[in-house]
Amino acid sequence: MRQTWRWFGPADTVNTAEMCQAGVQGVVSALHQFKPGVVWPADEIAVRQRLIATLPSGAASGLAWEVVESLPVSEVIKTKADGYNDHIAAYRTSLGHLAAAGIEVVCYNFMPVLDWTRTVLRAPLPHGGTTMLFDLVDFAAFDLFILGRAGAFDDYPADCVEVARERHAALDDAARLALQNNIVAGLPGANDTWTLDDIKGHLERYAPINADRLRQNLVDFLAEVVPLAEDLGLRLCCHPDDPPFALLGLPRVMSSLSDYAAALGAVDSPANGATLCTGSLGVDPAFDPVAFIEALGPKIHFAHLRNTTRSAPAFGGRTSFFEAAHLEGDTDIVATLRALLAEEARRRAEGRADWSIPFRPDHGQDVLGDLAVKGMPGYPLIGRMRGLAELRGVIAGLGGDICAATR
Ligand code: DNO
Repeated sequence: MRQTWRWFGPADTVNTAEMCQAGVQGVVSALHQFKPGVVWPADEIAVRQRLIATLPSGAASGLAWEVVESLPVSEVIKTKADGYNDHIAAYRTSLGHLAAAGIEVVCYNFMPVLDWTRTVLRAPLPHGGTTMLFDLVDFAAFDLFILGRAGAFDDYPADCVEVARERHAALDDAARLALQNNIVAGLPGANDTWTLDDIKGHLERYAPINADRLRQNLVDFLAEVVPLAEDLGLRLCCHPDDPPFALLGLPRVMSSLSDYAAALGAVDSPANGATLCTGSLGVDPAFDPVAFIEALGPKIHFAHLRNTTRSAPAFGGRTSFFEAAHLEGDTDIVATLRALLAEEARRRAEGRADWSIPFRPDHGQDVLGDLAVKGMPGYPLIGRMRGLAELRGVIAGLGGDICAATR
């Protein structure tokens, strides 16, 4: 397993020396300065590669940009709106630039409008640290009484509406704005200034798009980019919906093993793969990481290892949850790693060059010195380092190699 770490670029509160000290072998990054639908210029890719390869002292870090997360799929592509061909052309050009730069793994998602969604970004834990959580009542309070989405009342049971009404009434203006900002914080750097009207505008564009249509749009996108990716020697890997259920009446189509089996089967190629995110998929009580790996292992090109604990209330296939420490929570991470190591052994026996699966300790609780930093929610230095250390311990205990030299 390749030990990687997400880095947001020069604005990140963590630097390359800290990554090395945390035990990181390779870097996951993206050019967040470019909006979805725009070409990533080759020279900007090279700039990011140089930054990653260099310590603050100017010496070589020994790190390389190994995974792109994300090359974002624009809303124009997801909805097949005007400008579709231009956005597809830009995506293809960016893939070419990334391949020419020697980067092979490209993560993306196909979630409409919102990426990962939480209602509280720094919820206090009994030990004094903080974590991110999703509370269905808070979310309903936003949907029903702040956004005032048409049709929202049909989405929640009557008792939930009443609790959400009380919750909303107890919030002052600042708390309402904070809840709104937390909910749209999911795309780092991309949409932190969204207004309620922006959200409503996005929702309107999805009015004619149900789950079947979105699924077809995903397959159409894959048909445009996967053959090229295969020619370029790239491995695309779709990130699951987070959380894995519909929100704000928007369809979500990458929430389960069967969703993945359908999307990967529709355009069958080694370049059409999955990002196994245990934290996203694991919110669904039906998720079985070992079954997922046994079914789709050869096409898992990247793994996000983290954990969640489901909490009340839950209804209609949706649940509240909080982000647990990496080895705690509802998902069996030891079993997940055992199955991933078995998949790696299978690939080695087959002679696959890409036998080593990159993973990153996804999200982390804010602990110790993180609490003073207030960096990107979910991406603190020490909380993630704790996660990486624990995952490395499990890998070593299962006989995996945690010391492979940096490329
Ligand atoms: C959250 C991340 C996601 C992920 C995208 C991939 O922390 O895992 O935002 O980067 O969904 O496209």
